[in-house]
Amino acid sequence: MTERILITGAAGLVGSMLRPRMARPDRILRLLDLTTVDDLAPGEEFVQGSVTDLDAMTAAAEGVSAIVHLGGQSREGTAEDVVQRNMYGTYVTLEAARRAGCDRVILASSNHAVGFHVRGEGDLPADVDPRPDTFYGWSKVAMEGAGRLYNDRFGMDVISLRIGSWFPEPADVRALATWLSPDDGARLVEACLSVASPGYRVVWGVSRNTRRWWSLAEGEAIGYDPRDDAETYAEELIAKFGEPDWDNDPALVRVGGSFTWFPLGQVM
Ligand code: 15L
Repeated sequence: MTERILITGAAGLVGSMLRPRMARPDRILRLLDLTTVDDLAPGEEFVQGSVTDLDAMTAAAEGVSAIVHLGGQSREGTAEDVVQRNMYGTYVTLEAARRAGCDRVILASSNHAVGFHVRGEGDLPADVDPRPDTFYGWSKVAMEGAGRLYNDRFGMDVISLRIGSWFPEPADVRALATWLSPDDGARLVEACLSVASPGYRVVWGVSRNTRRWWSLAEGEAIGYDPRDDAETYAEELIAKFGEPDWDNDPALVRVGGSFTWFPLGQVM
């Protein structure tokens, strides 16, 4: 049987990396974004709309088996914008899923929900206390809370992905620890889609980086088996930026890096 999966914010960078990797003969990807996606591949359909429009989102969620919620604001912004686009947008996504009878939602949370934590000796587990580094990080704490609420109230399967740096390649020395490769990102989403009855979970979105700070245990528990390691880029990055000073460089001491001192509420 053909399954339909709704991806919100599908026109963004993460959506663009995921689309070809999630293509399957027996799957339709329903792509929702404010920005038109005009390079639709076979097996893709486009819905123009906002994650803050409950009617549009409920219609988009009809007939889908899962929602991958990437839509909203991906960096620091004004309190009004992050509340509207991320917190309200998450409510709308979960509520649309509930109204449409879709019982699995994957939320794109972020390491910035816990960005003020100091990088410790071992891998930081996913169940550390919320410790946002920005209004953006605060909106991701709220996102995770809303996911938990919809699981507790309605039994919806919700997985919050605490994403590190999900880019085609690691861009700086911090990303030697925080990178999530395009292929591993897709592996993680597939694990979230296929695991039986996950309930509510928080899982780090990180590759199998030699220098990672975050635990892979929660991901492995749902079948995530990352295969990439940012170490492949270490020589090149260290030649460009210098040897990382893990204990003294402020960008490397707290897991949120530069977000921990970026002016609160300033548009990034
Ligand atoms: C995020 O949450 C952002 O969306 C992304 O642009 C990066 O800044 C990433 O975190 C990161 O921490 O590298």
